[in-house]
Amino acid sequence: MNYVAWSFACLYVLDVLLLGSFAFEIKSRGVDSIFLNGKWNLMNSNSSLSLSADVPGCVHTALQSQGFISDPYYRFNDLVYRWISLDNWTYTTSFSLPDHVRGKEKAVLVFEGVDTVSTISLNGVIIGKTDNMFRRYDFEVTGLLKDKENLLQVWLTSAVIYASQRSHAHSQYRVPPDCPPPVQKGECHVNFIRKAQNSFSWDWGPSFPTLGIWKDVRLEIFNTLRLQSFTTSPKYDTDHSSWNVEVELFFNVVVLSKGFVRLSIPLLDSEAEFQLSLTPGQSKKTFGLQVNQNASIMFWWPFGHGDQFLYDLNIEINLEGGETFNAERMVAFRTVELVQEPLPSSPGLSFYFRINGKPIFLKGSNWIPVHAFQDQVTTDMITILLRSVQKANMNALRVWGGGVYEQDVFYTLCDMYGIMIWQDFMFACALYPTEKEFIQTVRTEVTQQVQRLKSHPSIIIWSGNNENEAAIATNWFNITVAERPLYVKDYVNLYVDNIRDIVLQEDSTRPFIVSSPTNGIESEKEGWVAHDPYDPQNGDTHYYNYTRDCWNWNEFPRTRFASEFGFQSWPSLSTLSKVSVPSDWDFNSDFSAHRQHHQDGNQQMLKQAELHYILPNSTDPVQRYRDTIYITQVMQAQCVKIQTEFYRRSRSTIVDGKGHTMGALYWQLNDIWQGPSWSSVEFGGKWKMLQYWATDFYAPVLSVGLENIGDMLIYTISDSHTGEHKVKAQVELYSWSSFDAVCSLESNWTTIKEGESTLVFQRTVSAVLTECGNCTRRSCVITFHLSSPNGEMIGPQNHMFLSSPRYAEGFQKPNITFTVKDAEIVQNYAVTLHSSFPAVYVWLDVDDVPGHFNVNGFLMLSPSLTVIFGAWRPTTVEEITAKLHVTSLRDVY
Ligand code: BMA
Repeated sequence: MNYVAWSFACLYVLDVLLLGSFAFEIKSRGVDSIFLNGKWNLMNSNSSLSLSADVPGCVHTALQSQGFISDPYYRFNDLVYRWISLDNWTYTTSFSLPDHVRGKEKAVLVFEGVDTVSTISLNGVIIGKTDNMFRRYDFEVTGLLKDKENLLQVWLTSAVIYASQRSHAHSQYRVPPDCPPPVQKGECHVNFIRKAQNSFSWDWGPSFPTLGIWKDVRLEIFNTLRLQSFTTSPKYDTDHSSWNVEVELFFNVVVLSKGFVRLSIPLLDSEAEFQLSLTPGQSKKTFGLQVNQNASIMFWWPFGHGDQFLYDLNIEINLEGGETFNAERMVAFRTVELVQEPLPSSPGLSFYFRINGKPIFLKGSNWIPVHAFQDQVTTDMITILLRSVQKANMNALRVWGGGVYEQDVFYTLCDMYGIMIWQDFMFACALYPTEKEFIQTVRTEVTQQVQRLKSHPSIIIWSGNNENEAAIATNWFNITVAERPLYVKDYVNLYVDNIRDIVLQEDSTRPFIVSSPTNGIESEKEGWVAHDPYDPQNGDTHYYNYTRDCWNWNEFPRTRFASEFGFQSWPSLSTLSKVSVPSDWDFNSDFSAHRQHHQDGNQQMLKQAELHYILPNSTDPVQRYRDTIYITQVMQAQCVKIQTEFYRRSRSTIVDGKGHTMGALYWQLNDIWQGPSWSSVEFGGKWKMLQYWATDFYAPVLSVGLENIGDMLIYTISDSHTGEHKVKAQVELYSWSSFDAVCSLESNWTTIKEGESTLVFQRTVSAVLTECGNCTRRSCVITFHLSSPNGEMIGPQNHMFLSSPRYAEGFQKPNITFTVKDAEIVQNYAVTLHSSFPAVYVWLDVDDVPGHFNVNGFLMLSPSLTVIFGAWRPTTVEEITAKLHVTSLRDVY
C-alpha cells in the first residue's frame, strides 16, 4: 500500500487547469456560432405544468430544480415519479439574431444531443425529427430565420411509449427481451430505442427514462463554409520507420472555396502545407503530416508503464476570401495490437494487448454511467472517479455498452492519466431490430462516435456490444432451434455488416471485436456466434458465481482475459442516509429490498459472507445495519481480491491448456445511485473496501499467497519492464491473540522476470505449521512480503488465512481507540489507532467527510498504527474525531 500522504484536492485543481489546455477547439473567422443554451420553457402534454428549464438538461432535473418534485433518488421516488417519463414534454425558446449575422448565406441549427425522440420546429415549421440520443443532428434552417423572436420548439415523445409502439409495430417476430425482470422495476422494450439502455432500469440502477436536450444547441451561420469537426490519427509506417499523422477535416461548403491548410507539431519540428479546394456540399478532406524523422518522439504509455506524452498539433486553414479556421488537439504516439495467436501447449488463441510492442496486462474495472441524469454529471465527478482509478493502480477501464458514450472530458482525462479504454458500442444484454430506419440511425451514430473519439490515444479497442453474442449462443431468451438462424442473421447484419464495416473504414489505428465476451477469431470462424463465447481458451470472458465459495480459486475459469467478474456489496450508511430515513436502516426493510435490483442479491451477499464470517448480530438495529453493510464490503473485497490475484498469477502459466491471462477488469467501478451493486466506488465518490484493496492487488509488483492441495505457495507477479529482480519471500505467522510473531520463515532467493508470474515459496502447510510450533490453521494468520538483496521491501505486504476467520481461535475483541492530529499537509489528518489484540478488516469510516485514507480495511498486527486521511474539502481534527467510526471483524458479533 502506498503510505505517502497525498492530496486529492491539489491534484484535482491541477487537472482542471491542464484540461483547459488539452481540450480541442475550432476557432473560425467567417462562421458565427450562436449558443442557444440556457433557460428555456418546459411544458407537459396537457399544459398543466409549465416551468423554466436549463438546456442542456432534462425534464427530471428541471422539475427538481424548480421544486415540482423532490430528489428522484430519495427512497421510492423512482416509482413515485414514473409519470414523468410516460408524459410528452415540449421545450421552447425564443431568440433574436445579432445584427452582424443577418442576411448570411447559410444557417444550420446544431443539436449535439437530444434525449431522444422529438420533432423540432422553428417558427412553426418542422425542421426535423430525432430518434437517437447518441448522435448529433444538424438541421439546415436557412430562410426560416427572422431577425427577431424566432420560436424554437422541441416536442419530446415519451421514450417508454415510443419503445412500446416500435416493438408492437415489429410484428413479424419478437425481439427479446420484452421487459426487464420484475425485481428491476423497469420499463419494457428498451432495445427498440437508441437511448442509454440502463435508463429503463438495470440490475444496479433505477428506471429513469429521461427526456431532454442533454447537450449543447447552437446556430452556425456562415457565407462560404464551416469546419464541422476534425480528427487526428498518428499512424506508424513500418516501411519507412516513421510516423505520419492523418488529419481529416469535415466541411460543410456553400460556395467553391480555395486556400491552403497548414499542419504543425511545433515540439517535433514538423510542419506541412497543402492546397485546399472545396466544392459545394458536404466534404471530407484528408491530409498527412509526416513527422520529422530527426525528432525524437516520446511515446504515450499506459499508466504504470511509462509517461503519457501528448503533443500539440495545430491546424490552420486560410481561404482566398479571407476566412480562417484554427484548430488544435493533443496527439499521442502509440501503437496497439490485439494479439490472437496460437500458444504453445494450448488449443485456442492468445488474447492480449501489445502497446508500443510490449505485452500489457490490463488491470482495472468496468465503467457505467455516472448519473441517471447525464446533465448532472460534472467534470469534478469524472475527475474524482478517474483519479480513484489511477490511485488504485488500474491502467484500464471498459466503457460498458449499456450506458452512454462518455463525454469528451472523460477521454481527455484518460489520455492524460494513461488509462486505456475498452470502448463498447451502446448495445447490451438484448437482441436488436434491424429494420431499415434502425440500421440507418445506428450507422450515423457509429460513424459520428468513431469520428468524435478516435483521436484519443486512450481508446485501445472498439467492441460491438455487451453480451449479445452470449445471449444468442447460450439462449437467454428461449429461442427455438428453427428461429435461431433469423436472430443470428440480424446479429451479423447489425454488428458485422454495419458496425464493424463502418469502424474498419473509419479507424485503422485500433482493433475491433464484435462482442464481449467473445472468442474473437474463433467466433468469426463459427459465423460470429460461437457455440460457447465464454470459452476460456479464446477471447475474453465474463464470469459470475455467487453461490460457490469465492475463496476456492479453483472455481474460476483460467481465461485469456477476464473482462467482467464481481460480487455485490452495499454502500456506506453515510451514502444511503441521503436517500433514506432511519426506519429504512434494516437489511430486511422494504427500502433494502427496493434498492436491490438483482434477484436474491441481498441473500446471496449474506450467504457468501457467512461461509467465512460470523454475521453481525448486534441487538441495536442501526448498529446491526451498519455492520451488515460492513460485512458485505468485507466479503466483496476478499472475493474480488482472490479472483483478481488468480488472474494475475495466471498470466504466464498454462494449465490443462488454459491460462496466459492478460487482463482483469472487475465489474464495476462506479455507481449510478445509492444502492447495492458490484461497484468499488459509491455514488458520490466514497471508496468501498474493494477500492482500497485494488490498490494492492493491482500493484505493479505483487506477491500472492494461496493453498493448493495441502501446499502453501507464494507467487510473485511483475508488470515491470525493468528486467529481472532477485527477491525472497519473508513470511511471518501471527497468532490471533498476540502482536508478537510466532515465527518467521524465508524462501530462497528467486529471480523474477518482467511480465511473468513466478513461484517463490512452496512448502506443505503441515510443514509450515510444524516448523512454526505454536500455530494451528485456526489460531494463526500468515503475512508475507518480498524483499530485495539490499533489504528493501518490494510491493505491498499481503496475507492469507489457513482457515476462515469465522473459525478463528483465540480471536478477541480488539477495543480499538484512536486519536486524530493534523498531518501538517494541506487537508491531511493522521489517525493513530490503538488496539488491544490483532484485528482484521480494520475499517475507518468518516461518515460524510469526503476524501480517503492511504490504507483501509487492513490487518492490524501491531498495538498502534497511524494512517492518513486526505480530505477533499476543508475539515478539522474535531470534525474527523466526531465522525470517525472504526470497525473490525470481531466487533460485529
Ligand atoms: C454483466 C454486465 C451487466 C450487469 C453485470 C452484473 O454481465 O454486463 O449487464 O450489470 O453483469 O449482473
